[in-house]
Amino acid sequence: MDQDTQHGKWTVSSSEDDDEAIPLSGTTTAGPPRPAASGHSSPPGPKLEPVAATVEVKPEPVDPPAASSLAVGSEARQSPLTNQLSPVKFETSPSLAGKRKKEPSDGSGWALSDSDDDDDGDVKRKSLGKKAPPSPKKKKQKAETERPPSPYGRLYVDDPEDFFESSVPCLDDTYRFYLTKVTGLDRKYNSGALHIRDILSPLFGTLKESVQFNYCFDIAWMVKQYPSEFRDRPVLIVHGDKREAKARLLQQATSYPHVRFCQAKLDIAFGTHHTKMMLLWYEEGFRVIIMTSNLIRADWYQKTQGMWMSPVFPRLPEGSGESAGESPTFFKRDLLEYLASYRAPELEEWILRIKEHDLSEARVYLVGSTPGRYVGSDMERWGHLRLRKLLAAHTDPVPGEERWPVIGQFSSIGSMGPDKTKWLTGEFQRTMTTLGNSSLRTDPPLHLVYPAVEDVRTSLEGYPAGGSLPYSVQTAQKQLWLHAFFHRWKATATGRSHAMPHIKTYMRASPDFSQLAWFLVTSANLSKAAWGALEKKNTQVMVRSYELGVLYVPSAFNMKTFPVQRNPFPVSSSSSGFPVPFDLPPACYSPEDQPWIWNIPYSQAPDTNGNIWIPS
Ligand code: GNV
Repeated sequence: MDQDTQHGKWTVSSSEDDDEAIPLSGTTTAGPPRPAASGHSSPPGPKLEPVAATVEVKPEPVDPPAASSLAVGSEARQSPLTNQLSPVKFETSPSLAGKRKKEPSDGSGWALSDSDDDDDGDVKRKSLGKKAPPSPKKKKQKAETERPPSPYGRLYVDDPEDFFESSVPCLDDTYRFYLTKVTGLDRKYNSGALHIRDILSPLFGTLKESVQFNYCFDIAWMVKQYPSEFRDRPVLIVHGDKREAKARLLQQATSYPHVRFCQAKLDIAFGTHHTKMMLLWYEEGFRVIIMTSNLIRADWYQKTQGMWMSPVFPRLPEGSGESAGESPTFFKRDLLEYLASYRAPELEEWILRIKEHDLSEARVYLVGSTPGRYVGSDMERWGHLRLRKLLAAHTDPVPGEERWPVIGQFSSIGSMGPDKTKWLTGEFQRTMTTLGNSSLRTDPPLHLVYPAVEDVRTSLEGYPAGGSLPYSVQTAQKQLWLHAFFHRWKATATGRSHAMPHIKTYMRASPDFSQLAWFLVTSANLSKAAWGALEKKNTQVMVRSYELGVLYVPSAFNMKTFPVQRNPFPVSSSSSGFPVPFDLPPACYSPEDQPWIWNIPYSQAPDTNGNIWIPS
């Protein structure tokens, strides 16, 4: 790959114009983790023609801003030029790397699993505002002798003891929509948020067994998130890894015999298992969590992530009928249908178990994707046509609502074709603008929220946050038309402007952004692979990936619309306002803003930690 920043042009050579072929090697500086063979950054569709292509890219600012303009302090930040001038290779996303990298680490030790330097109190270099008191003894020696000191000061900082809940936390149980805690934020902003250790704590139920559906796993780290009293209870991992990636995943669990695996079938090219769900079976009942975080430390550290957490569903009385325990939103039927779609023997006992529980308290609709080519009435089972069907059946337009803007917010972007009509407006927007069975079709504004380079640069993680925003230059250059829809990531109300989003949300808001017609939190990014694409003159829909989310509609909450919550703090146990996780209205990119693209260098301005980004 050739760059010429001064001239504002990027050239992608023919040898690497395929999204699959992000160059590997390289001996200097940082880079995104190499995508796995099954990585979803590899969009589906035709391969690029073997011709050189160019894309206009604005030159980066020449003068690095003063360190004081950066959001978060760090030791490294005080000498950004040092790191700029002598960049050193490091691993951007350690555990995603564990998944993707086919090559062994370079021997520096920085590509080790997160679980090697986690919360038992290892090295602490980063000086966040709220630095944890150093925990004595333990593995400090080990970490410091086995590895060279990090030149980046980006090792994880331990959270203070009171980061985790010691009694049942005050949570808003109206919507049961929560964000994950962010290390380094003012305490206020983490109230009402949940760390994975909170979710798995005995305060939430006496765990008997669990299932973890996800894309990326650090098994040793995951095991440590379970409280010691539940740590050896059976865990089933549902994943999509094949071949070498699968072997590495299974290898991670050799010393954890209670951890078993279920490989989701992925028969369509470029499909991935993105679904992120926990099934928690307790003495007291059963709980479902549908979320956006991978089971790796980086995903629960300084990112904005979201979840729907069900209440504890009690066990049904012995001998209850087939249809017992259904919710007004048919959540039970739809969850069972989603699980059945895996056709996996390992999930059978969980299907039986769920049937024995009362899920009637669920007030959300399940919106899943499962790979396949669907025709006839099956077209509406998954992806955006499933959402379209739900919006037609369960929303009722209030006057003028057909002009309400649609907002989509995501952390990755697939290939959507040479112009907006090919999928985005022709197909996806049609779903997003569905309201009841009204035939009034309008084209309201479509606001797409995705971090700009500047958002990533000034984030808590700095450029390494971009390792979880895998929009590739090869995809971006084919759809410059898309960037006209882009809006910045801002989240002042939740304190998360500098916690880059890995959450994905979609909603319909009133023109003054004070009300919502509906809200969706999901694993699904803006891609045809996730949401499905029509084929064969619209008689078939093809879905490549597994995805899962929940849809909130006002009618299930006896409301006409959801008011948007204005001041989320202090958290109360019930509020009627919906806690939208970022600022409304979304702010348009300025002419200087560029969307974050993960596989091009950013060397003109240092990030929060004084580093630059040079993909290898
Ligand atoms: C970086 C992710 C997920 C997910 C899936 C990726 C990729 C990739 C790169 C982050 C990620 N894929 O959460 O499901 O290359 O596919 O977070």
